[in-house]
Amino acid sequence: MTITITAFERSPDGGKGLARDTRVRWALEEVGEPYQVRLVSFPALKEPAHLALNPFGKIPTYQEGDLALFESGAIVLHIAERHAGLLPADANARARAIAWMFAALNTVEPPILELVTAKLLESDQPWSKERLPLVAGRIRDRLRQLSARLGDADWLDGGFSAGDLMMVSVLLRTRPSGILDEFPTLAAYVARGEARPAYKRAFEAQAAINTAKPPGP
Ligand SMILES: N[C@@H](CCC(=O)N[C@@H](CS)C(=O)NCC(=O)O)C(=O)O
Repeated sequence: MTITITAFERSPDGGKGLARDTRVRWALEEVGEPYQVRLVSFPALKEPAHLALNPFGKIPTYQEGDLALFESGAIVLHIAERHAGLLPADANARARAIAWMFAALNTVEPPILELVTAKLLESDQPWSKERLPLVAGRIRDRLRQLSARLGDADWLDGGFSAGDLMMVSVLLRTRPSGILDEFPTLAAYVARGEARPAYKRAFEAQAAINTAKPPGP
């Protein structure tokens, strides 16, 4: 059955791979599943046809036969559960890999998103300048803890898993602020993720769309 995901017609990051379709593409590339991409404009995200797929009007979505999913975490978990390569066979190790996915999305990503919101949407507020260091400090707290746990291991819990895929995807969002490079252990971890052939294919596929010249007059 054909898998179709949605992605931005034009990502605001200009092809840096930070939009959340990249993590879904990466998961599909890791398990070797072919997929199609339907590109969606910002206005179309808020139209009924897209809201039927994602009530919050966002990408990515995932369709496969009768199944329609939204939320990048749910999509990556679905892919990982149905195909070999992203979750360990041992039941306890599998549960721990899923816990790392939740940690990425629920513990590490929120302060990172907070900084993006603070910079993009609150910069005109009189309190914005004072608040930014607080928000950045919350990211540093989390990264310090994560870095201590990772130590000199390659991946978070044994072999590469969907937990690492999600954590690397989330950490990549701290690179533009420079915070990632303050944590050499995590910067090296992210670089290991980026060096995976499946990540490279996913990155290049989204970059091809987002760096293509718009059709001229
Ligand atoms: N928690 C959701 C977040 C989805 C999300 O925020 N997607 C962004 C792109 S990375 C989006 O579609 N933004 C467009 C908008 O909010 O209008 C997920 O992980 O899938």
